[in-house]
Formats: sequence, C-alpha cells, structure tokens
Amino acid sequence: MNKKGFIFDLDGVIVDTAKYHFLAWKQLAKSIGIDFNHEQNEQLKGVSRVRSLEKILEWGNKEISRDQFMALMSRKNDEYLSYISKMNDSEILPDVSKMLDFLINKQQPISLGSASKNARQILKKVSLLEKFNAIVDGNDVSKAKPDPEVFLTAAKVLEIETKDCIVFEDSVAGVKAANSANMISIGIGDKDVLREANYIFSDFTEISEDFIEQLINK
Ligand code: B16
Ligand code: MG
Repeated sequence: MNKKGFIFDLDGVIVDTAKYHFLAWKQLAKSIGIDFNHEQNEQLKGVSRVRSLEKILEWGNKEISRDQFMALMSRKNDEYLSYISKMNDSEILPDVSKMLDFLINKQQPISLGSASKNARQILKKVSLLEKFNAIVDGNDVSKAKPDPEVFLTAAKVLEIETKDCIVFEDSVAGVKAANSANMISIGIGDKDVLREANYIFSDFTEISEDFIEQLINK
C-alpha cells in the first residue's frame, strides 16, 4: 500500500485552542494598553509565542526591556494554561478523531507539526497523543512558521519524502510553510483567508474518505 505522511497542525485544526490563545493575548495586551482585532489575530495564528508578542508590541508602538518581554510571555502562557487545564476530549474538533482512525486503519504515518510548546500537554488532555507516530512541536524547531522547518522535520522523522506529505493547517503562516516545504497544503477554515492552500475545507466533516484515498494513491 502507498504511504504518505499526514501532518496535522494542532491549534485550530485538532482542537480549537486558537480561541484560548486569542483570549490570553487579548488580556495581556490590554494590561499594557494595547488592543487588537480579529483580523490582526489571524496574523498570530501558527506563529511562535515570541513572534506573537513582538507583533503585538509593534501594533502598540511599544518598546520594552528583555526582562519585561520574558515576564509578559510567561504571564500569557500561565493564562493560556489555565484554559488548557480545563480541556477534555469534548474539545476535539468535528471528525478529527474519525480522520485519524481512518488514516491509522490505512497504515498511513501521522505526525503533529505545531508551533506550540504546549502541544504534548494538550494532546494528552484530549487523549489523542497515542494516535501519532511522531510529534514535532515548538520545542523541536528554532524557526517559526511560515518557515517550513517544523514540517520538514516531521517528514524526516516519518521518513517520508516532502512531496509525499500532506499538511492540514488553519493559519496563513502554516499554509505558506507547507507550500514552501513542497508539500500538499490543505487549509481548514475560511476560504478567503486560506486561499494559498492547495485545497480548502471548512472542517473535517467536509473531507470525504474518497478524497483521502485519492491522495494516498496518487
Ligand atoms: P505556545 P499551531 C501555534 O500552534 C498557535 O497557532 C499560535 O497562535 C501560538 O502562538 C503558537 O502555537 C505557540 O504556542 O505559546 O503554546 O507555545 O497552530 O502551530 O499548532
Ligand atoms: Mg494552527
């Protein structure tokens, strides 16, 4: 049987932790007198914690010391983790478990490809950690999406050529990263936002088993 590498982003693809990132950043930004909107928030999706704070500070035209920067990052993460601690498997997005089980049944290698340093903890919380052959997250890479490092590393760990990898992503930065890794990008979310993806679906309920079989047999 043909083997492809299936790489899943975490936040916004497997679980809707994007809303918790938004709430935590919003609260932190407010505490230093900065506000940002949903459109700006799209630019934070898939982007590392450091880069996210740099962007928020740019929007607010604020310069701070390195110590203050580190303190704000840790405050944001504490707030974010307070939401994560209450998560359970009811927060897995529709048909994600079904898709993972389908791929496992078809003996397809599966990796996580997330920018988050909290990825393992979240997957454990929602009882999905065992479904993955590899976990590549923010602790394993030094360059944030749109750099392709996270996906290239996942392909290497799965021992699958990059052209045979398929990436599920909800962020503009992540779709760009998958495209520049020479992989097939599948956008999960808004068609207007993710227009650079090779294929776009609102969520996994829209993706048929036939479509996945075709990708496997290509
Ligand atoms: P953390 P993904 C990304 O995860 C999020 O989309 C992004 O908003 C966040 O800043 C980044 O992880 C870092 O997360 O603060 O938990 O290390 O979408 O690549 O799974
Ligand atoms: Mg994401």
